Amino acid sequence: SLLFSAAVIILAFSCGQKQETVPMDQHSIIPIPVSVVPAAGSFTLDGKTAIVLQADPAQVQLIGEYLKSSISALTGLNLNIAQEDRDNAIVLALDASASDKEEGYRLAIMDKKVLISAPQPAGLFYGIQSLQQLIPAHGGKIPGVNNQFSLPQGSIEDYPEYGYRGMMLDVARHFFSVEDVKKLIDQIAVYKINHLHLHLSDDQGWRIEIKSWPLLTTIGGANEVGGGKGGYYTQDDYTEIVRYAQSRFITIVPEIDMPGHTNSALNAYGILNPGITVPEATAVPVDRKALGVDEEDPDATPYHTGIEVGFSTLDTDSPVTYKFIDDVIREISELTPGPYFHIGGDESHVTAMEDYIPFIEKAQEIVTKYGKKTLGWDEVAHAKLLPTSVAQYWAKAENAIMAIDQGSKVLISPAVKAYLDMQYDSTTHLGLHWAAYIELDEAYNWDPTELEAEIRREHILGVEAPLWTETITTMSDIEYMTFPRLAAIAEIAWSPKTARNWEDFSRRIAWHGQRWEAQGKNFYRSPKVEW
Ligand code: TNX
Repeated sequence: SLLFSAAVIILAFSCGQKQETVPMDQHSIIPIPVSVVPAAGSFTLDGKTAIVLQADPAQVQLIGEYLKSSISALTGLNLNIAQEDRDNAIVLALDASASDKEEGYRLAIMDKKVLISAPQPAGLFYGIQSLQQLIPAHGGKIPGVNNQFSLPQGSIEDYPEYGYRGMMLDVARHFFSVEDVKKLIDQIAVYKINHLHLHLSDDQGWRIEIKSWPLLTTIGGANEVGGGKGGYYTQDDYTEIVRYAQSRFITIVPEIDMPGHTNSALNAYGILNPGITVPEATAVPVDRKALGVDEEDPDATPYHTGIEVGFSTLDTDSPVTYKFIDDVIREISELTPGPYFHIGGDESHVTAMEDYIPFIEKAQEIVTKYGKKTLGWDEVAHAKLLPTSVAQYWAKAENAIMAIDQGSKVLISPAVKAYLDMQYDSTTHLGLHWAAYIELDEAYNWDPTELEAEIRREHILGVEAPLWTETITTMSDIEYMTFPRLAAIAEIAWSPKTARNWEDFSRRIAWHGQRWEAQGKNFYRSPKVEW
């Protein structure tokens, strides 16, 4: 049969026939759409297909250009963008009746037309993601017959289960360039992820310029796990990331972790140091002169180049601490259009609970003052939370439940299921395994509403998959730990529980593997999938 299909393909090529169309009900779309209704026949995408924008150009021009460049990358076709309707077109239409869900869309593939309609631009963007996954070409090596690409007829109606579908990247343990972050944004947008949480500070590094506290980056940014040179984003860099993410309908969620995980701030400003002890085995003195800082600061701490956690804290009694976090939260909030500021709050093992609680409450007040909502790791539920604050459930269900009991929502990121830095199995050369080994089926086969009886659908803001980077140093490493698992988490966050099924997911993900391979993207070839 292999010989036979090879012969058919060769025959098709030599006779200039169109390739076989895979019917729409055998699609490989991830996350799986809410409803897919196949129809007979196909639509032929070719060099004459136009992209037609049926909406205020100001709102959809960029989306049209995104579609144009995506199709070009997949097929080599260079489509024109037009305003007036015609045959042989992909139409993007803003239409309030297309879906009653904010991020919903409808995708109809007909004989002579593809119509993507949505009430909001975000829906059009998601419709484009689904359309791209119906195009039978991965870019580069596989040309369509006669440069024609055959798409199955049918229609899709789709909208997300959860409004917050996130990934977190730790840029503190190792630093990643603006270019890397943009590349990641492009990769996760394909799976309809709409939040990227950036863990911008930790014991090993401070990664964002704060103009009123300049040494945070000059000194605090010049270190990383293992003691390399680190790095940081200028405020312009950060703004560029925010802008790029917006163009992919992704909201940046900035995190400054406090009161623990703060050694990189204490490296820079001894005045913030309540007298902590950096683990001796991995402590490295700071050479301030070499970094261009003339004044010594005997109260400042040495660098932490290891991965031990829980030894650092801010001084919760000192007024300087609150001046400091006010400045940091203000400067970052001013650069952040999204609604959330993440204050961390995890693993503050050397902060007494009676100090931790008022500290979190003050930080929450400052976040509110600058117009943001507070996000924090689940420990923050020990404090009195505002109803608008969100606790990110990573470790302790009882903390998540405490937050719910206070009227807060929870963001679901259980380390045992959703942590992208957990190894796939005992042979994985990157990552950690303190919470679990997480194979692809383990990352797929769970549901946020089934973790704890007390955590119900109405309490859940969404799902986020964090990637901690103690062992991750390159973009290729990021890709290896993120894919395919993020696709599994994305399906949990987007698709209705009733539509999800491991057997079918493992078939669809294999198709994505081919596309990733064609794009030169690294990923884990899970033995659970027939790639
Ligand atoms: C726990 S998860 C941490 C991080 C580490 C991670 C490693 C969380 C809120 N805190 O500081 O990087 O484990 O998996």
